Amino acid sequence: MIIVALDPPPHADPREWCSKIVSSVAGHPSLAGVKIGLPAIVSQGLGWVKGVLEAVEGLRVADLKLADIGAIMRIVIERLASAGFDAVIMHAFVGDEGALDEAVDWCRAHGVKAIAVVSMSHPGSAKFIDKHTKEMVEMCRRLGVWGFVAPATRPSMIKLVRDLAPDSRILSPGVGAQGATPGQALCAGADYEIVGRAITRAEDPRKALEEMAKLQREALQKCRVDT
Ligand code: BMP
Repeated sequence: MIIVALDPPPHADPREWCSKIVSSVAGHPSLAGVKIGLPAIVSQGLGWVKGVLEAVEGLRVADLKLADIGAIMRIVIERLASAGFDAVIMHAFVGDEGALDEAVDWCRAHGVKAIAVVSMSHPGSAKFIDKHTKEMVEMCRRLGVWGFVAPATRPSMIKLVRDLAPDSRILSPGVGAQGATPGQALCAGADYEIVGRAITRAEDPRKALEEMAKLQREALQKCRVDT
């Protein structure tokens, strides 16, 4: 399953660009949802997002990678939920007391899926974040987060998260433009692969999504046979 990351490039009109991609991929059976983050929201605010989100079925993920005190995260999450998002990504490294505990409690009380970043797809993640992935997953499970972000570029990190959190969702970015091949993260235990440029910059995004989904299915068949 694929979550499409809607990150408009610098010279595009973000609203037009997002609408075009969404109308291309909407309704595809392998589309599990969309993710909208800072590139679109910083330039356009939140007012326009609802229309885009209403055009897709599945997860509507706000990716601001929140990392603040709980009181501020709650205000932001409330605004994101009002704009139509049903899942919110936040950094686990801020810790629980006075930060994640309040944010995750608010999410649980209001039906918003809290997703915690516990490892990232770029190599620099190894420097600090990855050294604490295990503790962060354990803390987030105690808080009751819905899911985790773990990198498709390093399947060993996905396996670690899957072992520690067998019932949580894992969302894995890094497929395509960052080098991971479709299906690699699913084979390691992820539930969704997040794909941006490999789909959104393709001439025909729906065709690119279809091709990715086919490669995912093939990889899954192969890894299931191998195990
Ligand atoms: P792309 O497939 O174009 O590389 O986009 C990846 C998307 O996933 C981007 O929206 C990025 O912000 C996000 N992402 C990531 O690449 N690595 C992470 O560790 C966490 C992310 O959210």
